[in-house]
Amino acid sequence: MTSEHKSLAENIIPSVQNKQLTSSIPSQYAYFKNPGDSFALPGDGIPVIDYSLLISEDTDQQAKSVSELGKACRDWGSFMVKNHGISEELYEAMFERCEEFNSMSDDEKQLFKMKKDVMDRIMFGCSSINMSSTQVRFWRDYLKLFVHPDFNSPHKPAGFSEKLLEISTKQREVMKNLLSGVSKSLGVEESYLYNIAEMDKGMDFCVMNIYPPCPQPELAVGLSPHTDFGLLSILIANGIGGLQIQQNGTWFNVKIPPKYLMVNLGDHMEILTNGKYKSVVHRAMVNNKTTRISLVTFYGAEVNNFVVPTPKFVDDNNNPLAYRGMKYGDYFIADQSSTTKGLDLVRI
Ligand SMILES: O=C(O)CCC(=O)C(=O)O
Repeated sequence: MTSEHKSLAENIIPSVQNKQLTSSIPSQYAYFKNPGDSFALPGDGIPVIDYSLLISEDTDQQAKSVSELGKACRDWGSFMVKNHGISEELYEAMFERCEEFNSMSDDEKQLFKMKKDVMDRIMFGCSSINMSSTQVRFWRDYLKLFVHPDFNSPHKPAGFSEKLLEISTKQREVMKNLLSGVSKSLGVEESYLYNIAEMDKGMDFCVMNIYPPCPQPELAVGLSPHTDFGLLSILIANGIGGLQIQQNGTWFNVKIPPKYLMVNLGDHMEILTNGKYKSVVHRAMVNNKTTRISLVTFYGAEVNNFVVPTPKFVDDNNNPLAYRGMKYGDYFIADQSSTTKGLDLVRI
């Protein structure tokens, strides 16, 4: 373990669970300086992709859907997916298990805390892994799990692991078909993105975010603005709003309808396409009434895969090489554990 990783493992930030009972937030959680900073417009224009058309045998329908998907990736770096075939009941059952996890005692949850470094297969924690003592803390607890190629999950509460495995397996199929659609929209072979990133052995990283009610939600943040590592992320929430995405510098509130999935493009989509499709900047807000839970799976390349812009998308005159290549596992470790984060690690 490097000394940096060692100090991270020892830097335990307390949970926000009990702080919700006070009338004001501790000063370390005061993120927004001005009340207007958390403002966002309604996200009614966020594109919705009909998954059943994307995988349809009707070539006209499919082509139309691929073109809509390409536009969503270009204009927003983000979209919702309907008619994906994964049952609402399964997600509801999963969120019940997430609530049960959240209700466990601090001591029980600490069993799953990070023991060594960010490659630990299971990590429970509070705020963020890579927090320095001077940084503003996030109003959230989290459970981070590697769910592919090897599946890891806490052994309690009962049923948590089974439901998560079912969701992981089903969402993986959706992710594969979305990558086919995105590849087609880029004018490359449909298996291109999946194969170039060796997604059969890809690293799927699942994060359960728990945002308890916050006495001063206008001051605190659940997660500050960031982009995701990986090719794309699939996000679901327990019906409570809080996600905001940015488009051309303007923030939009995301309201995910019950049967929809939210998909965000990640940094490795931006790198592979040399910036043609950009990863979306997003953040999570908190509220003072209800615990919000989100379950996000980040789909990325095989850990040893060297992710570099595809030559087809590099053009010395109009679109010069914008990112240097980096091994996916190294990018993940740096993004999760250092202060230089995301695309700043590789931007030329
Ligand atoms: O909870 C949310 O809506 C956002 C979660 C997120 O951005 C993340 O886990 O990286």
